[in-house]
Amino acid sequence: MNDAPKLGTLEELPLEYRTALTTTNLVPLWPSLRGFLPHGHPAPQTVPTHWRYSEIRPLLLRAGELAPIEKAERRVLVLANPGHGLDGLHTTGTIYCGMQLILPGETAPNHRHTPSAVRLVVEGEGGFTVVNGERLPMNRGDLILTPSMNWHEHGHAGSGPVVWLDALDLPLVFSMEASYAIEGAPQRVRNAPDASATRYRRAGLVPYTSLDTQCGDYPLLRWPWHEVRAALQALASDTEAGQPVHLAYVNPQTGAECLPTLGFSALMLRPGEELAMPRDSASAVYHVVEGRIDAQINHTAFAAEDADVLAAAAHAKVRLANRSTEKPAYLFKIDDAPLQRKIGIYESFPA
Ligand code: GTQ
Repeated sequence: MNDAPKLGTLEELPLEYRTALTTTNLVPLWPSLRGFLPHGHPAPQTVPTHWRYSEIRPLLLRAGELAPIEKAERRVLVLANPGHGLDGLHTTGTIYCGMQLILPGETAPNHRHTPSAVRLVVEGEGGFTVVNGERLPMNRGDLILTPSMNWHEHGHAGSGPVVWLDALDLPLVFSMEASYAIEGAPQRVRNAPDASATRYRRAGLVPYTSLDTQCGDYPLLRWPWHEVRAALQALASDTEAGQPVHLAYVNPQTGAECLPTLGFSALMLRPGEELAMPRDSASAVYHVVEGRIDAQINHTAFAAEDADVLAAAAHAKVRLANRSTEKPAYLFKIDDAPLQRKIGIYESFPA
């Protein structure tokens, strides 16, 4: 691979020829060929990055003073990967993440957009999101879906700040030049709070009528953290040491990933446990839900704590270790494997 012939450069071409190409909107491929099709493996722009919640939180609370909700609509600090340039709003090549703050009594107004989003609640009580007419409580660690083009607005009926992690497939939809939003009047709530989680109460049981009626693409909108945590603990008791205790959030009706583009999963690291994550072609974001983690992403080491976020490029080697020898640690993972599978480029590699 390294003995591949070196290709011609732009500078080698006569200036007059380059100008003729430029004025005709033409570009020679060979000087950029290796950049766009690197040999052997991708050359991601995404750099291993760690965002500390202890640093985000005071800046987000300041945004609460500096940017009234009417002027922000969504009061978010974006976790921007420096490898992409901060203005590109990339956490990885395909994943956008931000930390959103809502204060008591505020409303982040109703809208819908082509990118899909999820929220993972980080702190505070009394926050809620209304998705497509269903009111969903926001408790710490809960996962809430707002799929593409579903109406959503956020509110806060409690006291103190409410903060959550947003994850969107925005870089992807934006690169397709298909990203836009529609504003709407406040939604009329159409059913009981959290009705989707009431109907899909337990894995392996679905409403009988859903067997022969179309139930829509998104039957379940919220996964309460206490249930995910209990499921991880149960799985841990049946998982050998060294194997990941890892659960995927899926559509309870179809078993498929719950969004078409991004995948979501929860990981438990037992006390003192160290894991080499199976290496694959997907890029990923890790969020510490509980605990203290040593993470190694390719050649960079990070010490991450509660609510911190880490970004890993496609093909990265990721090792995670629970720094506590007494308590389990829990992580939430976002990746772009669902889309990669759909377009036939997903690969996983031997350790
Ligand atoms: O809460 O609807 O972080 O529309 C970015 C865009 C959150 C939201 C973001 C959004 C939202």
